[in-house]
Amino acid sequence: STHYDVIIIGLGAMGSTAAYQLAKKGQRVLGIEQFGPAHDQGSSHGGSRIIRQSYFEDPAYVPLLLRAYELWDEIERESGNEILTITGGLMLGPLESLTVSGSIDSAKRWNLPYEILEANDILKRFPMFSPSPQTIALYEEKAGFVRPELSVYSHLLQAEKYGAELRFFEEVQSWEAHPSGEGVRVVTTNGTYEAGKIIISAGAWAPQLLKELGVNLQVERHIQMFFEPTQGIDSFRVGKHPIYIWEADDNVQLYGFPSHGLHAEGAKIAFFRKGKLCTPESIDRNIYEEEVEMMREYLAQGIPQLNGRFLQGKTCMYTNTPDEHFVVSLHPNHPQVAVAAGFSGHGFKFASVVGEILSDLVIKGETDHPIDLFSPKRFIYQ
Ligand code: PYC
Repeated sequence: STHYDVIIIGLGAMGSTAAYQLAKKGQRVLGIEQFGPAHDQGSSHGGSRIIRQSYFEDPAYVPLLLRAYELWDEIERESGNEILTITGGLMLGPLESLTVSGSIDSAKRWNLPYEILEANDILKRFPMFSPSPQTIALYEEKAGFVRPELSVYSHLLQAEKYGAELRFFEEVQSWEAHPSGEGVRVVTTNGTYEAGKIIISAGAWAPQLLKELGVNLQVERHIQMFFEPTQGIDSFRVGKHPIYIWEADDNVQLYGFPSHGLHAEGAKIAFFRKGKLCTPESIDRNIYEEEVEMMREYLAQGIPQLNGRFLQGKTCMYTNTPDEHFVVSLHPNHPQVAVAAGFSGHGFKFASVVGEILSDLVIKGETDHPIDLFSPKRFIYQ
C-alpha cells in the first residue's frame, strides 16, 4: 500500500489549506473527508466569513492576520477565483465594549490605520445603521469577507494539482500514533492507512477524535439568517455596505455582511456566540419562528431597513475552547500528530495561514509564526 508523509483528517477550512500547503511543498498527502468537497454540514458554508485586522479578541492575532491576507492573495492568484472581497468594516458598540475598545487596542498596538466614528458620523456615512447615542464605531478599510466554500474548493483543487490524494465520503473510525513518536495508522470505513504524520482538523467532529487532548471542546449551533431589505437591495450591496460587528447596548454581539454574488437576494446577519450546545449528531437543523423574531428585535433597533422578509436560514456549528482561543499545536503526547481545533467561531479568516502553520509543524516540528496563545497546554492547570 502507499505510504504517505501526512494524512489529514477533515478537509474543511483548515484541512484544505494544510493539504494545499503540504502538497505544494512536495509532501505525499492523503486527505480524508466524511462528506463531499466544500459541504454544508460543518462550519464552512453560508457564502461569507468576516476578515478584519483590528482584532478585539487579542492583539496577538494581528501578525497572523497580516500573513493570512498575503496567503489569501496567493490562492486567489493560483486559482483565479475571487475569494477575499474588501468592503471596509465597522466595529460598533459602546466605547467600553470589547468590540470597540478591544479593536482600538489592537489597532494601536500594531499601528493599523483606523477611524473612530461617533453616532452622527455613522449615520451619515452608513445610513442603514441607526446607532444608539452611546454607540461609536471603529472603521477599518481593510476588513471584508472571505468565501468559505470557494476557499475550501480552491485549496482542494490546487492540492490535487500538486499531487495530493483526496478521499471523500469516507469516515475515520480511529487513529493511532505509534508510541515511538513516529508513524500513525488511520482506520476508516474503507480501509487502513499509514503515514509518518497526521493532522487532525475535524472541526465539530474533533471533540471525539481528540478526547485525550485535555481540552474541553464544546459545539454550539448557530444560524446564519438572510433578510430582504425593505427599501431595496442596492444600498446593501458590496461597494456600498461594510461588514460589521455590532455590540448592542445589552452587550449581545451581532455581525453581518453586504449582499454579494450567490446571495444577492438578501443580506446576511447572525448572532455572534451564545448558540445552543449541540453535537454534530444532535444539531437541530430546523429554524424556529421565535429565533427569527429575536433577530427582528435587534434589526428594529439597529438596522431597521434590514427588517424585511426573512429569506432563509442556515444552521452551522462553532467548536469552542474554554477561552475562545484556538488550538493549533503538535499533540502534547505525540510529536507526529498536529492538531487544529476549537476555532471558537472566529477561525475562518485565518484558514490560509493556519495551513501554512500546520505544514511547518508537520515538516519542521515548529513554526516561526506566533502560536503560543494556541497551545493546549494552557488548559492543564485549569
Ligand atoms: O470572526 O469576525 C468574526 C466573526 C464574526 C461573527 C462570528 N465570527
